[in-house]
Amino acid sequence: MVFLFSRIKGMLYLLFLPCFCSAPPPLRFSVFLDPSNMAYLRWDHDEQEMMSFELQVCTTGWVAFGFSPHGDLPGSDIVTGGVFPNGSIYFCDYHVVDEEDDSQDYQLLSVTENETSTTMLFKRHLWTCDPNDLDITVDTARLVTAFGPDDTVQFFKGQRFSKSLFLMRYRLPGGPSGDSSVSFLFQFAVPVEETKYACTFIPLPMVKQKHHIYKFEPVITPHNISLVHHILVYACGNASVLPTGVDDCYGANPDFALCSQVLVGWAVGGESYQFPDEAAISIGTPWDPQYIRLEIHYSNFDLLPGLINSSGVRLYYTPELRKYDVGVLQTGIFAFPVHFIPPGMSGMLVPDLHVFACLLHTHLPGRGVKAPQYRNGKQLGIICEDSKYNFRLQEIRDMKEILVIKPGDEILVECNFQTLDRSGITFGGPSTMNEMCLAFLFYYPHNNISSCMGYPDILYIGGMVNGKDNENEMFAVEAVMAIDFVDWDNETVKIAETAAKEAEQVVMIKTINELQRNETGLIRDISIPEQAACHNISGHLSVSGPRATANLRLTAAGTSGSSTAKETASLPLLSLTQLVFAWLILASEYGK
Ligand SMILES: *[C@@H]1O[C@H](CO)[C@@H](O)[C@H](O)[C@H]1NC(C)=O
Ligand SMILES: *[C@@H]1O[C@H](CO)[C@@H](O)[C@H](O)[C@H]1NC(C)=O
Ligand SMILES: *[C@@H]1O[C@H](CO)[C@@H](O)[C@H](O)[C@H]1NC(C)=O
Ligand SMILES: *[C@@H]1O[C@H](CO)[C@@H](O)[C@H](O)[C@H]1NC(C)=O
Ligand SMILES: *[C@@H]1O[C@H](CO)[C@@H](O)[C@H](O)[C@H]1NC(C)=O
Ligand SMILES: *[C@@H]1O[C@H](CO)[C@@H](O)[C@H](O)[C@H]1NC(C)=O
Ligand SMILES: *[C@@H]1O[C@H](CO)[C@@H](O)[C@H](O)[C@H]1NC(C)=O
Ligand SMILES: CC(=O)N[C@H]1CO[C@H](CO)[C@@H](O)[C@@H]1O
Ligand SMILES: CC(=O)N[C@H]1CO[C@H](CO)[C@@H](O)[C@@H]1O
Repeated sequence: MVFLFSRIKGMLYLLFLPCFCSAPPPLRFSVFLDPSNMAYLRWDHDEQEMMSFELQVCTTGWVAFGFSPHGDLPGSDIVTGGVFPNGSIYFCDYHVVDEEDDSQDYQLLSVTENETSTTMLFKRHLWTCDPNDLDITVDTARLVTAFGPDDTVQFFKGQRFSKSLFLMRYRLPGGPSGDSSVSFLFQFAVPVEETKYACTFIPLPMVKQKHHIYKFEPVITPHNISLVHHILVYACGNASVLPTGVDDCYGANPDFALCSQVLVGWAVGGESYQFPDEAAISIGTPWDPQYIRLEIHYSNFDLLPGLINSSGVRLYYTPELRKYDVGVLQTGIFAFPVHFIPPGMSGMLVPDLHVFACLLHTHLPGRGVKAPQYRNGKQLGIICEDSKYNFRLQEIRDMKEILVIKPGDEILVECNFQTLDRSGITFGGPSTMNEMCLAFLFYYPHNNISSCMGYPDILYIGGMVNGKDNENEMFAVEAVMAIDFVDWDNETVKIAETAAKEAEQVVMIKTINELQRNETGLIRDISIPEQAACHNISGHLSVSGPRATANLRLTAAGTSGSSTAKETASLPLLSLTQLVFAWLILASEYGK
């Protein structure tokens, strides 16, 4: 028998609850939320558009978890919970700033505690109907975690962490990996600089016959895990003469920026990546890349001197061939359309692209990337998007289902940038201070086209922002200078945006070996697909009408030893109503 007491608008509810005890499904995805591995999150989502979470924190005090608009506490949508020393539990849905938020969207499944940790299990709908709430979408989520040593919740005094994470995953990374592997590591004296991009060129394994690379794993020196920000592996074609040694990727020697076709990527918070069972990257044939460029972004924010480290990647490869070879199509630069037309070099037809994953890439000012697909002038859907893009989280993301791109389809890549912190204009280019706008599409079967990159007619834009229509008399260099001298304000930004969209676009189609063909194109409008229906559970899960129960395992306070002295009681899916910071206090007969 369970009693539920809740103080809601000063009223007291007393309930008897039935028990539909069922084992919770395993949560497939997991990550540590803080650098010292105190807080561990497991999560998963189901077809009913519910996302379940299990938060495990090394504390016997309160724990909190939530979604934040920008990564900090104000404005975030948080649940807190814990177990009092007497075994009673508390749980609360809380909106940090907006005191009028009366919508309750988290449902508690259980809170348990042992000698060292508190574990809270809860779930919520992806789309809630509350405008104050932060929906769970394909965008990068900003998560906040906090916890304290005792059961007095004090957000601003506890330990607090924020983390960007991509939650909408469909497939577990990893799987068995028993075959040959090769590690590409380099010893690198990390300079006393906040940001350093180090690059080196490394040969792929010299296998005598065709092999498949099917998995990629970051290798990072454990002591300095926060030092490595991201790792990217690019494939090199046969057309470039590659430099030796390690150098700045985007520094004085432009050769260190050669090879731009991303093969795999990892960023802080990421994990290993394994290709789907039916496709992998081919090596060992004459048409395959023989070298890679390894790019490691170090962030020495504490400016520690004398850090020498060897980090890098491990690639797993096997002679047991998958059905298809993976290709990577790089599309992007500015907002531009790509006519997916194969270069007529061999006169061969290119088969449909089966896209299974994508990776978005901009530099620091990037705030959002969107890549819609068009067929016969009509938008089919969005291949890949993140409207809360975080530069520090560049990872390969699996698609929900395989998407087919047919020859003749168009792909547009649109990026949103925010440059409020910059006074001068930001031009496109490879350095971190320049900008990029790219979407890498991972597909099979492999074809020889490696990139479709576009840019607008700079003469036209130069003419428009200077209020001249004599663009024919301008040279490209003058046009760029003209753009550099514009007094940028809302109006000129608008003119430039419009001009860039109206301008004729040059689309360069290249193979990995730098064979090239140019096309022209135009930019189509992007329509925003309708949002999925939201779920307003606020009214349905009031305390007087609990609809379901879940297992609650309470560890009675004072239980000694490491035995699993747990008792089972039932608990409704709790979801608070009405109060901004209301508490549910639940006492079970085991709670004494
Ligand atoms: C357990 O302790 C909490 C906090 O001290 C208190 O609010 C609650 O009433 C107690 N529960 C029981 C069953 O004694
Ligand atoms: C306490 O719970 C955590 C999380 O479930 C677990 O990792 C740990 O081993 C447990 N400790 C003891 C002493 O049972
Ligand atoms: C690179 O490979 C292509 C075949 O894919 C070949 O046609 C070309 O001649 C090669 N270029 C060089 C410089 O070896
Ligand atoms: C890619 O090029 C190689 C040789 O240049 C050719 O043998 C192969 O069939 C081409 N692949 C495709 C998909 O066109
Ligand atoms: C420019 O537009 C932004 C919002 O779009 C607005 O906040 C800002 O005040 C505007 N600046 C000027 C100078 O009009
Ligand atoms: C395509 O355009 C680029 C950039 O304008 C130019 O460098 C290149 O020569 C052109 N290639 C062809 C085949 O026209
Ligand atoms: C959600 O449902 C509750 C109770 O039925 C209602 O008060 C509230 O206005 C609804 N919210 C929205 C955004 O529809
Ligand atoms: C950020 C970080 O963990 N830095 C550590 C890297 O390694 C050196 C030496 O082992 C430590 O002193 C730093 O604290
Ligand atoms: C200074 C530092 O952290 N050095 C570490 C680099 O990585 C190796 C292992 O790869 C460690 O043994 C060093 O301590």
